[in-house]
Amino acid sequence: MKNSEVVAMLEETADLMEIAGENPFKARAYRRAAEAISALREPIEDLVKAKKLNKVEGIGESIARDITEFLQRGTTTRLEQLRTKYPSQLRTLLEIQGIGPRTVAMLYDRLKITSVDQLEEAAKSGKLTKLPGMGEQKVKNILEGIQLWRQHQGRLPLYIAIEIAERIVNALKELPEVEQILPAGSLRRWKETVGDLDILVATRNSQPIMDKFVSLPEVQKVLAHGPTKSSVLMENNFQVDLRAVEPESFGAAAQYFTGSKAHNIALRNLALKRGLTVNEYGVFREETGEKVAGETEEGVYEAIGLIWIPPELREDRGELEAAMNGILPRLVTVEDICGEIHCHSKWSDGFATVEEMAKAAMERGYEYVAITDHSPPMGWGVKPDDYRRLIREIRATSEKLGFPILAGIEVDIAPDGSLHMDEDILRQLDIVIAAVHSSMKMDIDVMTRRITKAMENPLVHIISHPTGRLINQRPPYEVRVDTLIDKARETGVALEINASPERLDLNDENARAAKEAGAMLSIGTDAHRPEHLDYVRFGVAVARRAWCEPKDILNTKSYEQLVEWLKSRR
Ligand code: DGT
Ligand code: CA
Ligand code: CA
Repeated sequence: MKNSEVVAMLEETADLMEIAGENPFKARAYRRAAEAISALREPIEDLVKAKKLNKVEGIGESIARDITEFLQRGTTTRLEQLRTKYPSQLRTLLEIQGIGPRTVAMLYDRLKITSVDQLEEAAKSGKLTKLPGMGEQKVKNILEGIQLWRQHQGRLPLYIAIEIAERIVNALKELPEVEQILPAGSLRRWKETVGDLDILVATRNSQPIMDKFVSLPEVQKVLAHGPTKSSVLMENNFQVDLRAVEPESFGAAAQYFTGSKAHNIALRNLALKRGLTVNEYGVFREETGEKVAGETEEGVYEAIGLIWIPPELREDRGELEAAMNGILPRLVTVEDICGEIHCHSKWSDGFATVEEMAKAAMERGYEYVAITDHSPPMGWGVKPDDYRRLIREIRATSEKLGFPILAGIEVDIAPDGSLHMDEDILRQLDIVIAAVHSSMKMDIDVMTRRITKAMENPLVHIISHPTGRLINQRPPYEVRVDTLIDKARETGVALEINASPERLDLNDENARAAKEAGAMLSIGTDAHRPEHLDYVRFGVAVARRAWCEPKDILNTKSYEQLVEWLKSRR
């Protein structure tokens, strides 16, 4: 039994409990347990055997009993009971923006709606407006939510696609026939969502590789199984294509299948002007058919008169012109990041102590970490008196470890643009991040003013997740990003690229606009656990897709430079 199956059981239990209207704290406990188990590095069965399950933070007695039962029977009594009241397929409805568990229950109780299609039908035929609390506006929102949901169907968030890709690559690269292996396509470009996975291998004997690929344990269905190309469906109908090429063509194939399509078309047109044709086998002289490149990707670009272009830039957004003139940016890398600048501890909704988070930063070779816990009004926000104690703990821990820990906060921006924390505390803090966490449905100008007002406050250093979107889950709130960027440049406040993989906010295009306007950006993981510090690679990927160089990113600064920058805001 895999940990992921236990996580799925806990999440299903939590969803169905909420739909059934059970105690919300119980449902939340199941979600916390699911999170705790996804973060485990060892098989849960080992913990159960060693009777250590109750030692895992976030797993209480009754959930531990469910897990033990699940490991023995493959299901739980609790889940079976819940399923008799509400079918599990109702959970899909929860994925639609604007539909909560109570609405799902009502739709099922009153209209027996169990699918998105049935919901859409009921919304369009006017049946929904007859239900209590369902005005015309609410129904319109539901229809919009359905449209958004349809657009995302089948595209996986990058971090999930990367895990799948890494597992496949690790399994296949053990075969001696594999000379090179590369996950290409949108994944290699670090696009925020991935439609399907395109993996390439260089080999002189592809059959054993293809055979192993189609029989990997995660494969649900084999769509094609040939010597040069195989395709399979994994969980959630996620498609993975594997292509085998001769080593002499590997560079050309890598270039072609990395894309993007728009980049490839522009590249091919440029090549044609120079009397060359490009395809997945190589670069050829049009007149003679002579092959001039193909073994390496560098060679392909060079043959067309360009320097090699990092995959993150290959979107036909000016990278070909820049490469032609030899002026590609020196993109920021994970190694350039000197410290974590946005993370949480147990004082608010994190799962680790200040000391544990600081040690995680030290282990990663960072020069510093900033602890930035939540303020009220969120239920888990740290109240002013406790914040004073938190600051003392941060100072003491920093001293004890001999490691710079910045005392910070992620303070909530109230609807009127004021900050939800006593000013004397904000003044004591080294770093103040401000963000919108509630009242997100506002007129666009009111929301824009709410945030720019916070930026005008000299105590504020950074605006975190400036648009509030959650990938595939929640669209950005309505806000004028251009105005935020102008204000950032004017005030010197940094805009965050939140590296939490469900957020990636700012996104690549907004971050590029900010960079071009000369605004400062920061990369914060918003870590709630030590291992979340590794999300930095996703934030760096967004920054790279935004053409950012180290100087554009606040936390590429050394500790001394950062402190100076933070003080200069005050
Ligand atoms: P995705 O899967 O929707 O997230 O995005 P990609 O970029 O991975 O696109 P995909 O899987 O359809 O194709 C993989 C790569 O193959 C794509 O990035 C570029 C190349 N490609 C696909 N179709 C064409 C085409 O019509 N012309 C050219 N030049 N290249 C193409
Ligand atoms: Ca793809
Ligand atoms: Ca594909």
